[in-house]
Amino acid sequence: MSAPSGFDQTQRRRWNIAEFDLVDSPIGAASPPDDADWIPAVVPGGVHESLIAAGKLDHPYRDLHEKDCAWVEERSWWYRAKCEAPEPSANGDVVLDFTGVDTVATVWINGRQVAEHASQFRPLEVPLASTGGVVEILVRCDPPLHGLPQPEVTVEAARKFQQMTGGDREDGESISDTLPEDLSMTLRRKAFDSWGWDFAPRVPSIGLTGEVFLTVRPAPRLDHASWQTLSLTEDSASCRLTVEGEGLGAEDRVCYRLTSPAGSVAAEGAAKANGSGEIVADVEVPDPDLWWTHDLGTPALYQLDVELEHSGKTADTRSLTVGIRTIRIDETPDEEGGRRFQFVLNGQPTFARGANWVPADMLTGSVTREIRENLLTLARDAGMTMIRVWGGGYYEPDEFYELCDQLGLLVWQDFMFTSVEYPDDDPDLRAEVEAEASYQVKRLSSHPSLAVWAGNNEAHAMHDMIWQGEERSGWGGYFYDDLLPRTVNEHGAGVPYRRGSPDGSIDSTNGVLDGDRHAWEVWHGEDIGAGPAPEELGEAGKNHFWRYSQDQGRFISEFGICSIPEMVTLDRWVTEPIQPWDQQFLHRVKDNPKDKIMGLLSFEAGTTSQDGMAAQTIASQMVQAEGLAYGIAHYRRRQPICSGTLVWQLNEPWPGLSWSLIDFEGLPKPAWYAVRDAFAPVVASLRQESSGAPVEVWVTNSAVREWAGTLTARLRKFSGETDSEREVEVQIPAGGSWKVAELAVPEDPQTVYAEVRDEKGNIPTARLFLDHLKNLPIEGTVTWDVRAESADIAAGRAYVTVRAGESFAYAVRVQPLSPDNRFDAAYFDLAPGDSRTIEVCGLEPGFDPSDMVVRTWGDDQREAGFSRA
Ligand code: BMA
Repeated sequence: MSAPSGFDQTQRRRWNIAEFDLVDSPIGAASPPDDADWIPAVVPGGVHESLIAAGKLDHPYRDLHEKDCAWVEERSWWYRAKCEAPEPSANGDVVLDFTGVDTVATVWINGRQVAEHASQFRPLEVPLASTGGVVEILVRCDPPLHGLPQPEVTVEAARKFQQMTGGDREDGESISDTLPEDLSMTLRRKAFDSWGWDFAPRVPSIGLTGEVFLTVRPAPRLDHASWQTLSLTEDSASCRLTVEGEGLGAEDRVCYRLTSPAGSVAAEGAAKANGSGEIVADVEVPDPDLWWTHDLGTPALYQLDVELEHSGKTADTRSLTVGIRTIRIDETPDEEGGRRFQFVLNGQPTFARGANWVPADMLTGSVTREIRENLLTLARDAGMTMIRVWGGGYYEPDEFYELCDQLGLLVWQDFMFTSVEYPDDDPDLRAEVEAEASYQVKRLSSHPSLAVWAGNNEAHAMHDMIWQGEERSGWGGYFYDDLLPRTVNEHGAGVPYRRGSPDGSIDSTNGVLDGDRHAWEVWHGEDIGAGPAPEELGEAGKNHFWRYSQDQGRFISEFGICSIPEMVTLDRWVTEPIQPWDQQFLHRVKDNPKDKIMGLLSFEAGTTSQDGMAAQTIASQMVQAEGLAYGIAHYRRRQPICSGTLVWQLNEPWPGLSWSLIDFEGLPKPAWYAVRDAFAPVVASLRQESSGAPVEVWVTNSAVREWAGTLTARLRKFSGETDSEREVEVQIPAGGSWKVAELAVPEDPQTVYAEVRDEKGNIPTARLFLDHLKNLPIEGTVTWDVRAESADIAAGRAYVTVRAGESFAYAVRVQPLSPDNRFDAAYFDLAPGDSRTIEVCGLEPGFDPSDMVVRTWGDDQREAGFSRA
């Protein structure tokens, strides 16, 4: 039996149709204009991509062009292509496979209308009536919201929400931070953030976003194969293969073979059709190589080949990459009067460390495998073990989940519903959601990375906040409580289901006692379940990251702080250099009120809106980095009562200001480095309960084995001398988090910082400042030299050795020359007399080493008018 590669690939004969032309017409025209000026279409891609390539549209992200592209929404778009259809065959039919149609489309073949489609969330398959000869394909994509009414239930709830919150949006465009004025999009199955979000412009993608194929489908055929690990014992795994097919007869059977990661046959066998169109085989796998997240083991992958035998011949084949693993969520009562929310992988309780994934580009057809691979690899390299695919975007294509399988990352998958009421009694919407759910659950659930399905993002949280327990119907509940769990139960290969995220029930939907919660007390500044701001923070500090330490939540599935991306990234998208709070800057802030960030920056770093771009950028970045490290350390110390933290957000869909750890060009922000340390499997951390209190030293072990080591904890003066020091031998069991020492603080705490270090360097060094950045003497600068042999210069690589002077240097980094530069270390501390070598790659080949500059917080502050500190 041959062994095709990839997940869920068939060996069917298929031809890619790549050459389409594109033209526009008034909305809904019956045919494309006669005198049409067709341009080559970018497929896969979209209308915007095609217009940009043809020089007919400025990129919507460039300068202020977002609004100039709005006319694209006001037209219908026609794609046409011609191809030779394969000859008809006795054993099969020919279909036209559109793997991504965004979103509303009508298809004609040889002048005859053959299909209508209205979903970005499932593909379109059009059977060809006759085969052989020339096929003329014509597709019209209409504006996705054209002709849709505004559902009453959505509008009513949104208005009520607006009254409750005062509707603070400054640009007058919408009724809240995230909702546009027109809410008809709840009736259309398309990424919600297309219409603008608090991190996204309004650039609704449209067109053929995926590849188009002519495919010969065999008869009978395999439609779907799923794989589930039912249970594990010490030395074997019980698994189940379920195959669905079309035209299966009672005599048809499937033969399967499971090949181990080492290439040997792990199991093989055959099973017969049972007359229901489904074939089930229970498969015992002796001595299985389990699929683990990368931190707990190896993400072992097996190949599963399935062959359909009909009349003694192979009629169809399918090949999947599968893993052997069990996954469940432990919700047993805990000692704080709540319930755990802990993912248990292969029987092993875990602490999930990760981030939220949003669409990697508003132009969905532009996201390549390389972009996804770069982002997910950076997630893995930051120690992340779970990625949440947020419900305001779209279901990612197969390659995303394949990458997560390979990288050992669990996936939390939201269904695509977010933040508003959806009219679940609308029959067209119901039918669409039903088709989408069944398609997506079947497509994704066999991936070993898939850990949980969640019904929506924040729809319950909003509903509960708006209606406060009032009985309502037709708002989306049917989807989350009935249709979606039923679909996951039927086709979900044992993957757990949650009705939404957040989803608590003991204290509130976004409460701390059970389920997952979104910790937006920090940044948005309100009490949304974790309690009011402590008095000492005052009004000015109400969105400060110290509030994380109050959060007693079980699983934090969102928490984040916004920052400004590097100038080298913004420079790719602006013609005139961007200045703080100029029109260009404001355009790139989509969260409201737009100056929310300034409160936090001035409170923590002393930054003012008058400071230069460089100073505001680094201040926002370091506050994000410090804040997330602070939050993660707190949540991890609460292990195992708290069992997960997912940062909002890993990536971003355009070059703007957002909560992302990695900017649009793929360049990690300082927070990515901070999170990388904070997410190590074993971490030491420092805590001070209140000002003047002793500094506590903690060790948290989220690995599978006990951790033992010798730690040095000290208070060190910024001028370099040690104030006090303790050496501690520690032995921490797997899953444990213990306080191991305390250090008394001196009278003048601003003169010292706390540090805990494993002298063997097995775990990251942790540092705690005892006051706000603005009150600390962290003005140190550094000297450096660059080593780059001619081979390095040709390869775009350099080694930069940095030395601190006589004062503590903070946020030490090589200044990126382009967003393509990569650094093995950046934005670190350097104590007086210390030095460190940074490896830089991704430089322009032939670069000039003297262009490389190392900067510190001291440099930034001096430039911004240091005296104010
Ligand atoms: C969360 C998300 C998004 C939003 C983010 C930042 O609530 O689910 O809706 O973009 O906060 O405000």
